[in-house]
Amino acid sequence: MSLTKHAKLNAWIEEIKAMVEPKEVVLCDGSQAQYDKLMAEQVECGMATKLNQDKLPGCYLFRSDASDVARVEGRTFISSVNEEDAGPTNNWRAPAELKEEMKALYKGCMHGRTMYVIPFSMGPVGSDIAKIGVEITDSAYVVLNMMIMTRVGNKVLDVLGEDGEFIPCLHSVGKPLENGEADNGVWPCAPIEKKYITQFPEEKTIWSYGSGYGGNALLGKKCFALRIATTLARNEGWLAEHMLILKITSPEGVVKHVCAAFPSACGKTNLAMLIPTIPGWKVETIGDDIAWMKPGKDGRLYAINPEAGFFGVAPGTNYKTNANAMYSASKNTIFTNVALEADGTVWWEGMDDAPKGELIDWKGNPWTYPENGKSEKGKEAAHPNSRFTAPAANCPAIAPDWEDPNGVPVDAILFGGRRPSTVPLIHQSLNWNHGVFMGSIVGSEVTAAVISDQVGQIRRDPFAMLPFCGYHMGDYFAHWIKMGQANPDKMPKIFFVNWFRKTKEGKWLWPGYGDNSRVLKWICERCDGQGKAVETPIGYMPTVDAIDRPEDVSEEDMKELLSVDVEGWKAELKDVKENHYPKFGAKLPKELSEIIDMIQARLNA
Ligand code: SAT
Ligand code: MN
Repeated sequence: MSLTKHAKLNAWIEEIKAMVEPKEVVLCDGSQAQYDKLMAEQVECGMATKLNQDKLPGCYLFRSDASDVARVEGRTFISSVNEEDAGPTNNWRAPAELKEEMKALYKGCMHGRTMYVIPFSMGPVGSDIAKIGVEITDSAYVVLNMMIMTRVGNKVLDVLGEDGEFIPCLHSVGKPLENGEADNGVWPCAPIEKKYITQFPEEKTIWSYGSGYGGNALLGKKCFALRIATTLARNEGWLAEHMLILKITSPEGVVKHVCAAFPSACGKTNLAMLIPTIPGWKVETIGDDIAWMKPGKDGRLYAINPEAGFFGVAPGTNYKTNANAMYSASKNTIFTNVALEADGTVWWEGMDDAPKGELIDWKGNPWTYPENGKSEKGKEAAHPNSRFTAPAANCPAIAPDWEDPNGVPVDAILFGGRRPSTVPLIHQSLNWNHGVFMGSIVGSEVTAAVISDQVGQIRRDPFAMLPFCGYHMGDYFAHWIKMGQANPDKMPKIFFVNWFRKTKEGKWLWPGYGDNSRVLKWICERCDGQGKAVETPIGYMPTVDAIDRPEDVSEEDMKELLSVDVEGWKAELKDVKENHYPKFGAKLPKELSEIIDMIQARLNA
């Protein structure tokens, strides 16, 4: 009997089944009963640990193979027909050849395993902005996570009907179980050289093999909602972006919506869930990672969060840095690669308190808290990329209209990165193209913790999309420029923020976290044509008294935060012009070179 009413979907399921040869096929209906049954099976077979249900109701812990802990950018491919279409920032392989290579691996790869079929919607089910995918996977962990991160099951099949469009997403952990073998308590995976995270943009298909981790395996997230969606968005005239979405309300009740893109480790989730320190202001969360923005009938951009949950980094999250994230992960949450306390709760580096006693670390071994309270690098209790998968609805700050199928009108777009020098706390673009320029030069300073030979250098991550753009980044810049042309007056205002300015002595100049609301307030004022500002060579900047100063920031520090470092900017533009932009060759839009020339002239004037 056919699994669904959709002939093309049924045919695809049959085709994959014949290739991967699973022990059985299960369709995910999206019910709580099915979720509970699947989770119970995972506990039963030792793949999941049921946590303390009094303290963490509905929460479970999974552990990965020690090698399968992050996205694998070196094994991620944009397999477009023409190499040039993947551009200089993506790995490219010819589709026909790569398919043969991957098919050989997929052949019989689900022996001894269940093949799950997950119909999912990115975005509120039935929304005009939403899109449907179907993921086939042999990982129960993936099914359970997809049930939190996306909308799953029969309601999606109903919208799909008999001939609706869907993105086929194929995933396998790449470890068949032969002759009654079993997994050993950590999710299995294939060795690195056999991992593939492949996007076929022309076919609008995703093939992932050999990893069970987050962005490699939950194919709705980076593979679909960013890499494939960027190509759809380009063709259809909208934007698929690596951005949080927040709603901010002034004491007078004026509402604004802000989207923001920062490279990883710059506090996107924290900003999305910020608790303002200025009285009377309210920030509510709509999304923390991805925004799909489409022009509405009125010419404004409307944004939805295509996801339904948070896949947040655990270490460093605590009640001081992000209380809303802590509350979000306090029930019905899946923890991955965090440490386990003796009382069945979880712990990670940077939690509010020291652990209560001996722990089990993320590898399943006993672990003792070091006397100086600092875990040695590489010997942490929780993996530095350990995660919580929490339903967005758990978040105390979730906006009541976060699932509005029409999306929310976007007033402002923020770009930013970790920049100890040069870049001021905030500046506003002079126009749309200047804002696109700001997005194109986004970067973060490489710290000693990352790659030692690049310390102090800026690693550029345009639009925080470097590993997530499904086509040539030069064409992507051009698409952004084009998006501003139809209704220039209706487009969001664009700002560049930097919470990470330091003094020459290395002291933070800005407290960040909840105090970032003070900067958001000025952004809101600017969106209404107010807010005291001066026009500088690099854009509009607040006057020193335009931003409510936190108690612990001196007026001197504020002046420093809001000054234009003329020599620093000259060097910045030189670096962009000589090292960054040439990578995009002839595809670099001339508008961006014109912006550089304009700002250089203003700096020299
Ligand atoms: O693995 S994810 O892509 O989901 C998270 C991340 O690395 O940003
Ligand atoms: Mn992300």
